[in-house]
Amino acid sequence: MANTTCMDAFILKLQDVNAVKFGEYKLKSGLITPIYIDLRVLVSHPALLNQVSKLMYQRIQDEKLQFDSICGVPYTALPMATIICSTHELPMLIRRKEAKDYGTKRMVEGSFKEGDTCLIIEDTVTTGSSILETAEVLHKEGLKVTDAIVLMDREQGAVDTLASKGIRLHPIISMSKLLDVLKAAERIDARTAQSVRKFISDNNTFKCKEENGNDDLASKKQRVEQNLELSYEARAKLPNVHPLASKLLTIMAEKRSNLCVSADVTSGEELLQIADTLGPKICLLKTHVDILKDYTETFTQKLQAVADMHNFLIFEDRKFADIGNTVKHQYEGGLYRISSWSHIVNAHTVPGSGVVSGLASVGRPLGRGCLLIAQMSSRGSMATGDYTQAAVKMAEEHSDFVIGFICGSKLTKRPEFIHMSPGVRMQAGGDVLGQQYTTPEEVIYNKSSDVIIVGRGILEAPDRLHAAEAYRKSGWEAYTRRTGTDHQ
Ligand code: S5P
Repeated sequence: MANTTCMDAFILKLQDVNAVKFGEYKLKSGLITPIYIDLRVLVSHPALLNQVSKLMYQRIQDEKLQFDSICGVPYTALPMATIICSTHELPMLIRRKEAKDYGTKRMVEGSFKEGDTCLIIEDTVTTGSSILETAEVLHKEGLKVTDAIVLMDREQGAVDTLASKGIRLHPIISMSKLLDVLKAAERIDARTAQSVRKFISDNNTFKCKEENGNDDLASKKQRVEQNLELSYEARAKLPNVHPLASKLLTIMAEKRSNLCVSADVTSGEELLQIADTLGPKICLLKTHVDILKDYTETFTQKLQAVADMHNFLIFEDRKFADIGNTVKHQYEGGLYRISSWSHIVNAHTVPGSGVVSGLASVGRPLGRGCLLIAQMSSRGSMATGDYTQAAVKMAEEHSDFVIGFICGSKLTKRPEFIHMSPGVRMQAGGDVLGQQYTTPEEVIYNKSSDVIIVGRGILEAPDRLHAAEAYRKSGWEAYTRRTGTDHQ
């Protein structure tokens, strides 16, 4: 199989099933690439999947690799590892992407002992970060990783990056080989091949690291050139930005914080204490005023005073979801008189735009702002796809009151909108009631959101101030890396 003609035929088959695409695609890093390798489709082509596994096993033998078990990087490489292990009766390990929220909470499933060596299998690599992530999880469990096999190497620095971390990468197909074969078979023209080659050599992440001490410089440069990544300060000064969004963005820049603490406690006194202690670390404090057992109007006056003192905004997470006329009363009146003290509220879009108009009739004259809930962090959320897109449209149509979104990732390129993401914890995972967590790095760097909303990650820590600083730092560093402002 590994002889030249068989390999060429295999590469052509990959293109036949659309696993190799030419056009404009966004990589995990945010970089726009002219070629995209999507090996997820292989699960629909069992013969090809078998071929992949054969090629990988052949490489294991050729290199005489020694290991105790094999682990596929989830998800695409999982079936590849499964076939190899099943065919050759080799032990396999499964790395969880999220810790189970019940039972053992293990991140690695299968039997192993401390010091065992695990071979990693991956479908495609750009920088090698997915292999490193998996290796890190395995390391934490006491396993050693010395080698990794990958079907497709985009030749953008993964071999060197992994080597610098002590992992030998064995690629089956290189990008150069892929381009040669497709060009020889007249599947692509010389210009396309040339432009992909240029992209690959311009975006070698390892070379950037060596030359600039900065592993993402190429991607950052491209983002800045494409004007996709403005700093918080720059966004605060945009002509069409809502004054409240401008204020929040300015606070974020000044305090070097994109942390919103979700103060989900049931005593007013404790909440005020949290606000006072964590105030210097946060740009925003989120409340659920209706869970307080001892609410009084004095409480909100005190909260406003603490917010002024520490220069953060208040966000009452009321999640309005009724017709315009009802939400108007809920926002303005009742026991809590939310509009009188909360700078920001949020709303579901399920009732249609009347919910925004109702809230705006109260909040706009007071200079308040609203976030639309476009996505939710909870498992099985129905706020996806068209629903999410409709929320974005609704925000754009009400930009005099809507300042952004509750969401898992950046939804619009319009920089005046602020994206805020809940379900954040240092360790990805979940709780027993359906909450799902991702990390500050994932949310801010990979998903290009703006604000991390953290509740129990901080509230349950033995030292809340220490934990808040760790989240602030992590969120801020992810932002500065993303925007290329970390070396300024
Ligand atoms: O989709 C959502 C939207 C929100 S506002 N998922 C969420 O978890 N939230 C809120 O963020 C939730 O009501 C809670 O106050 C906070 C997350 O808390 P944690 O303790 O799970 O971090």
